[in-house]
Amino acid sequence: MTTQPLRATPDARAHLLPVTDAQPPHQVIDGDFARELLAGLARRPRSIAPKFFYDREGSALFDRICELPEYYPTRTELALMKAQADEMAECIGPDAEIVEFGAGSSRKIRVLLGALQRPRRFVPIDISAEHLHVAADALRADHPGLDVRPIAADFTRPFDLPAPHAASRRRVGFFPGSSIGNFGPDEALGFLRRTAVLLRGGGLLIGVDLVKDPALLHAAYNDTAGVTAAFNLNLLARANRELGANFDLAQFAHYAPYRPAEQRIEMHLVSRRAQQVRLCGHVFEFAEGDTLHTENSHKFSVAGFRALAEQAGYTPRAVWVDPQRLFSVHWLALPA
Ligand code: AVJ
Repeated sequence: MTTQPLRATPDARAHLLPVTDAQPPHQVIDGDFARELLAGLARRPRSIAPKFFYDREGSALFDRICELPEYYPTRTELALMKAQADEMAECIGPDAEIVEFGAGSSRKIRVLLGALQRPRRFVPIDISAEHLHVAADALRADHPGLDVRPIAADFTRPFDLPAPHAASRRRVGFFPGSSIGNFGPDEALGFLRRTAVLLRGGGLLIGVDLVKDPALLHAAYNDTAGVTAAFNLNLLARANRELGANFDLAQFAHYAPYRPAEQRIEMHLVSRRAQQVRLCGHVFEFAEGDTLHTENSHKFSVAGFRALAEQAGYTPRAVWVDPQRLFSVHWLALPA
């Protein structure tokens, strides 16, 4: 199942779109969404990478998800960080350069920066450029000594980091929110291996959602206010806005079951009836019940995640878990 392709799937239709391979790999390319949605609708099962949720609308909807009573990860991780910030800062050490993968709003990094001794530089990487620059400006205002270097990029692809800050002693990754869960097991291992190279001599502080009562997991992705449904459906709204597609949003249902065997929530958009959709001069057929798979959100056991990190070359050290055992934050060290 390729719901999080690291590279666009080659597709017979790709020649119809601008060639984007010559672009710097870290740039978010306009043609990506069109190309990947075309490929995703053509393959079986239909799927698209969840990174395409995060246009301006989608990022705003995600911020609303984080405030939902059912969506425990954000508030649990934030509380864990506030309670343990000193221990986390102790693990990271003084004069660090922090690289955040998928820096959305900056609430969590603020907690960390507040506890760290002389943080030298902060490099937030996010696919949503607008979100990123607003948050970066706010951080600069509050941390005048900090060198803030936002990078608008897709961190699931190769990207370049600035040369290490002159006064920094180590580079440390920060990957909160359990975004690692969007990757399949092989992709997660690949991502951890690549970051282990970038962060050698430092480490990674990473938030990881835990396996738990399926009813709690289900509720977190099926909120009664319908915000997660709107977030999922925004993928189609985005295709209508940006690509001139004609998805009828009322004819697709949000479907987000927990799959215990895979330890993951899956998000799908299910066609409510037989219908045709136009996109970039192509017509796609949906039978009633056909689905577009939009996201996987993998859950881990503490031991399972530590084993994965170790396999990727990290040395798992401290781990913090809230009293209800909903969520975990791991310090993974990297020898020089
Ligand atoms: C940002 C990927 C961690 O998987 O919980 C929230 C995204 N999707 N509700 C998650 C999401 C539906 C979120 N991550």
